[in-house]
Amino acid sequence: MEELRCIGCGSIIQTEDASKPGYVPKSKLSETNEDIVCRRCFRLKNYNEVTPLKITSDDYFNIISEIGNKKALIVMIIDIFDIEGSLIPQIQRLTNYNDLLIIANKTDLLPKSVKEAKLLHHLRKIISDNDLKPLGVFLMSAVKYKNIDYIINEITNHAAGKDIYIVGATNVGKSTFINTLLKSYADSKKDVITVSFFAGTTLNLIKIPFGGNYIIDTPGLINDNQITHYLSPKALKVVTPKKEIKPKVFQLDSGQTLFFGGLARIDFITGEKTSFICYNSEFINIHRTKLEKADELYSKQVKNLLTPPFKDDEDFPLKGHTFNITSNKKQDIVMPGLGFITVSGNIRVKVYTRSNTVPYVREALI
Ligand SMILES: Nc1nc2c(ncn2[C@@H]2O[C@H](COP(=O)(O)OP(=O)(O)OP(=O)(O)O)[C@@H](O)[C@H]2O)c(=O)[nH]1
Ligand SMILES: [Mg+2]
Repeated sequence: MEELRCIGCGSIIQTEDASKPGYVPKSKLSETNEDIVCRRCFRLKNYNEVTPLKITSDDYFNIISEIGNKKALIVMIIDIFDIEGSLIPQIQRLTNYNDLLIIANKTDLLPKSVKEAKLLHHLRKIISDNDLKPLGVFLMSAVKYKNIDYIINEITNHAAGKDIYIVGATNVGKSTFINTLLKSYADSKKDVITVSFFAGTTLNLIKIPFGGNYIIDTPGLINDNQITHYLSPKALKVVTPKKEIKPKVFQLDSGQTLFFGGLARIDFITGEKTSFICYNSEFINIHRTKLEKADELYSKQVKNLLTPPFKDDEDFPLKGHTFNITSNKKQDIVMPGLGFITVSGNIRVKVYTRSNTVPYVREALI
């Protein structure tokens, strides 16, 4: 008998173990039901209720190893809001140097004033710094259908009769993109694949007929540099922006500190009074204090005044990096996965983030 798969997450359907992927109670399993969904997907779709079930990196590599054995087009999706965290530098090696396209998704989150050309320039630089050689780099918003027609055209041309694998880190919008594509081009009326804010929604390959071949959704690679890896679903909801980010501006003197909940911190060490223009999720609580009081405030108030992280979350140890910013052009301090802060002038700052998500400074996007 051919194995049944959950249309929502790709798991092989089973009726034995409710704690494993693909579980469906025996009573619900009717033989005629082709588009069966597992209990986890059913609950996610209908009650927005998360059953935490993740695949390991060994599972991930086993699952995607089939890509290396055939000629295919690889489409890697990254999150424009967390470029470094969501880029997988080893993707070409993992997929045996099949043709690669890279799409940066979620452009709807960036302020409209961001220039596409500047963004693409910045992206291409990061991509080449990571030794990746894609045949094309594109910007998109899968939820807002931005650039979708153009991208689907490019994908179809490059695929030239091969299967198309949509790959990337968790939560970048791979499944959302396929749903959007099917709604635009295959007369699908509703979302077929389960998507959620939770990292690790798709659990196995999902093969969908497309243009005579298959388009294949894949689980996300859990990347140590991705902040989503360290956050509970509740904290993740707060940190993820939902719509175009409206900046919050703070005029700071040296000797002041900004806390971004308890997830990041910027100490303004030396320099003239200047503005810190903060591009973050509107739900992150930004708190200003005196640098000399910052350590004490953090130790007393993390998980209280400074949230997220919340009381039930794991500890979120911060590590500081010092930057001397001396350019006469505006610069962004990037806190991967949390957003960026635009500054100017000759200043010295110390930026604290979760140890694997290392902050850096770039020429301002805006
Ligand atoms: N703002 C914005 N959010 C998006 C976009 N595309 C996807 N998302 C959101 O990103 C989250 C993850 O989307 P998914 O499609 O489940 O991501 P995925 O890459 O399939 O994730 P995994 O299956 O966990 O690897 C959801 O909350 C989506 O609504 C987009 O274009 N803009
Ligand atoms: Mg998915």
